[in-house]
Amino acid sequence: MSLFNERKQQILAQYEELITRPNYPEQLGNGIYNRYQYPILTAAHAPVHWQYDLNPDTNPYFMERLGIHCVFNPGAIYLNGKYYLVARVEGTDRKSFFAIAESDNGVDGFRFWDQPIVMPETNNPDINVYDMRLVQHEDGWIYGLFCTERKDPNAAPGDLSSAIAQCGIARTKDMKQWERLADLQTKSNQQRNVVLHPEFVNGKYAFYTRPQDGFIDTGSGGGIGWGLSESIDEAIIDEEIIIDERHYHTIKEVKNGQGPAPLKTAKGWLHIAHGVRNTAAGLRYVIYLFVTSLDDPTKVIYAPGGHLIAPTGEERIGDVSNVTFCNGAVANEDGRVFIYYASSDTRCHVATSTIEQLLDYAIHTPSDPLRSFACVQQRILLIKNNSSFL
Ligand code: M1P
Repeated sequence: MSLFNERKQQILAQYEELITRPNYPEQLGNGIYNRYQYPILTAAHAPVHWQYDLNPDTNPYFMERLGIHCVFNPGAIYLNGKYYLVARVEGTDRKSFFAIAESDNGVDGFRFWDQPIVMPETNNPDINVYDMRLVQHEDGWIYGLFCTERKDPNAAPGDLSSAIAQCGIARTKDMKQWERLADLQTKSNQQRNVVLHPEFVNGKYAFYTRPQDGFIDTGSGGGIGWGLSESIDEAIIDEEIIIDERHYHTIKEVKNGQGPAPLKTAKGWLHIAHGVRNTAAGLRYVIYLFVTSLDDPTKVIYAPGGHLIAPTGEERIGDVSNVTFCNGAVANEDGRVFIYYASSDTRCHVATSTIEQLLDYAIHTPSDPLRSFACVQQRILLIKNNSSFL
């Protein structure tokens, strides 16, 4: 057998084995959610025909031509009994693009569609696009809001890294044809982690934002913001308020950002977000949860202290280590919740829970008392209350 055929056969077999590998939940978990044995999407899940030239004449060594470096930060949606992820796929050339992977059960068997999403550009072409938040809006469209980056025109000469990040908006009915709308306009220099609320508020489109001064640094900005726009075709937010602030010496001391669109429950809007703190080893990203009022989605009514998910084991290592980040979650008709998160800007995972469990966690977990002394008192109270049950 030729080298070409031998390698092709082996690589295709290895790919099929990976895609069809069952994924089981961890045994005990923490009672709030269950992690799973394997990541659900990785660079190795990218189809072979996206990477290799399959023609033996032009690729006798069956060599990779367009490598995929990592697959992470997926947006998620549950439609007609299927689970769809719009993953951030990054080629070896550092640019990311969006691609849809589909599964019947939401925890394994994720398989990419035949080709990536062809996302139209605006008149000002994006240099990089990433981190889509999917939402089924009550206006009948499925929206994908994502970060669009373009070179900062005011960057110092020689600075080839600084970018202006803003929110791109696209919509679809079938996840195949995407219509690109104008980028969101706000007064902030930089916007990342912008998410569309699934319902109209006062007859307007409502957005979660994350205003900040610099590309990496929040400066005087930060916090999860909120603003309304009359239109989605030319979305403009005139007034942005902060609904979930950063706090000194907490998991969100440096920055935070809304994850997916919030899940509607009987007791409030359930938000999954990320918080960032500083360490000697660099920034550390964890996932946390809070609940806002159904009557007023800008009002936080439950804010359990600490993180919900933090990087552990192999999750701690990757292109940008010590990161867990979530921009996709779905609840199915049984109330099961699938939290899709990525680790260290490298791979995607799932953690499963239920609306009931997450509400129990949100309502009954004490909030962060912000001082060591008060934290000890919180724990002493738990120990005291437990004394008769020991
Ligand atoms: O590298 C960690 C994350 O950094 C950014 O998040 P934030 O805007 O909150 O700093 C994003 O680029 C995200 O994609 C990335 O995972």
